[in-house]
Amino acid sequence: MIPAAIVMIPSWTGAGRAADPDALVGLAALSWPCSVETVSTNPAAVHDGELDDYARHPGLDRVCVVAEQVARHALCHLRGGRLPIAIGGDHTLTIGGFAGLRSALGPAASIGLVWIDAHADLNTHETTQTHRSHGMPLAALAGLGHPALVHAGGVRGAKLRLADIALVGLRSVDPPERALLDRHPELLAIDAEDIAEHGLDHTIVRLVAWAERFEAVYLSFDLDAICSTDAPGVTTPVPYAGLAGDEAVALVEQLAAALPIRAADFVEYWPAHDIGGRTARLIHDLVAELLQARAPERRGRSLGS
Ligand SMILES: [Mn+2]
Repeated sequence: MIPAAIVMIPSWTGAGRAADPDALVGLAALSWPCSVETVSTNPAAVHDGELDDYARHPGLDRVCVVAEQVARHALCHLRGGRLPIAIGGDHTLTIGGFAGLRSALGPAASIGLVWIDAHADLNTHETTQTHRSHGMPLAALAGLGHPALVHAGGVRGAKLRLADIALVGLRSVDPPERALLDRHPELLAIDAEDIAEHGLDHTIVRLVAWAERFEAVYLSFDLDAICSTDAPGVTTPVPYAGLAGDEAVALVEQLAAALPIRAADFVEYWPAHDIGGRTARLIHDLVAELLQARAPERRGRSLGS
């Protein structure tokens, strides 16, 4: 079992909903193979850099506070030799998780990001239709969009290149996001349709080949990549076929065995939509698969020292 530390993030500001400190209590009470803590979502300590009127309106200020908390948690546990796992909460928290990994490894480290999601999350405040920032975190990580998001998590500017991103399971992409993907073929984008047509194993082979050049990989899993029968408890259900629950588990199992995953998150869990705890159990199974596997070390880099 890989040593790990889980942090629960009961914040949905980026999805246009209020934070609820008690919303993840049931999930946190499951039996986990490592420590579990829950961050405070009290927005008292507002991040005051990079803020304009826009940032306050959709709550980018609160999103930035959460990102800093997630980044601190990730950095602390990476330095202690543990795999940090964030569970939430809306997808903007990944800005913090990835920033924590970037802080731990430094600006020169080659870090790949596997982003499993029905949506591309490549909107900016200029292209978005909804003004919900959970549609913007991947753009922000690559340095695109509102400065408050781009500089969030304690690492200023782009935290990686578009070429270091693999998007997996897309089935709801906005026209400006599709245009960006078309302009940047160096970003590996695998649609849900591709996976259905060529099979999950083919997708895994592509991802393993893609990841060969990285010394570390961050895995971000948006639960809406899974079909809503198997994972109903998500903020933004997508009404076409996604991954089956057992396919999602197999995907994480295979990636964890082959890729040097150093940090991860499972996001967009919305307990009010869950049916009989189905989505909660699936999150538990996905984390278990991640911690069972041990990928080979690359380049001997040790964070525990
Ligand atoms: Mn997402």
